[in-house]
Amino acid sequence: MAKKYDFLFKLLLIGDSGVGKTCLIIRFAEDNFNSTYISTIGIDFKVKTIDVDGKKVKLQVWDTAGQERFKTITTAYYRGAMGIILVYDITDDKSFENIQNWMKSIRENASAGVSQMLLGNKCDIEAKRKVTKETGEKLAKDHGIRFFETSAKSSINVDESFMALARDILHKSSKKPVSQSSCISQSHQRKHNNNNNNNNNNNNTNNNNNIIITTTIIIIIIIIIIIIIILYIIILLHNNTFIFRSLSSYSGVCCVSFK
Ligand SMILES: Nc1nc2c(ncn2[C@@H]2O[C@H](COP(=O)(O)OP(=O)(O)OP(=O)(O)O)[C@@H](O)[C@H]2O)c(=O)[nH]1
Ligand SMILES: [Mg+2]
Repeated sequence: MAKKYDFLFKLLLIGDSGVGKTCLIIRFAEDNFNSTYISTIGIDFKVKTIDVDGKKVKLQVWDTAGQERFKTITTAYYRGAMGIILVYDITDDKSFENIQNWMKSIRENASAGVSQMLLGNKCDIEAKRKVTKETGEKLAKDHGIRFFETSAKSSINVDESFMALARDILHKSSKKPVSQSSCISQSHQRKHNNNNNNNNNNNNTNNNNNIIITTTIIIIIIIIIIIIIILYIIILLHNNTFIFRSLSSYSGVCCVSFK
């Protein structure tokens, strides 16, 4: 079966309870909005495949519960995320102040170099605004991450923000020298391993040859010793008389000569 996407990116939304994380995901994945607030229990996810620069990118968007009591569960999902979206509510300055804590949580739990983005949600309620756009922009700039003011309710900047993050991750993964070098280093590693294997094979062959030569020499020596022993025994058994004869004839000669 043909693959329906070129890339799979795992994204994670974090932020205080009630800032609109679930609503942003539902707006993005289903283009829907519900004003009834049902606080997320633990963790949930939705998927949507988008087109990024001609590539089909499947986004698996993980929705975390903002409530403190779920933190142990939710932080376990940071490590697998390729992009993390920090969300605050522009009408709630406490949720903005807490972004620092969420960032700390990322530093402690996420993979190094994870792409991040800051969203100031509920920008449709301008009358209740507590956090200026400039304040949000500055925080994002200080941390070198993207920033958008969004509204899940009025569908402002929702698709755009997800698209921007997906593009960042795509570019990072295709341009990143680490991935290239890791590819190169993988092929190098493979060559290196092959060389090592060849060397090992050569060493093994040499060792085997040495063992064969040594064994052959030992066998030859043993055979020579056996032959010598056998010859010695044969000489002893069959030539006893000859020796005696020789001795006697020698003594005879001696006798003759003495005579
Ligand atoms: N006006 C307005 N209200 C919003 C917007 N987004 C969310 N809300 C409302 O804010 C409330 C909380 O939204 P959720 O998406 O459930 O918040 P959450 O961040 O998922 O909260 P937890 O699951 O508890 O962490 C709901 O009543 C939403 O209707 C928005 O863009 N504009
Ligand atoms: Mg939620």
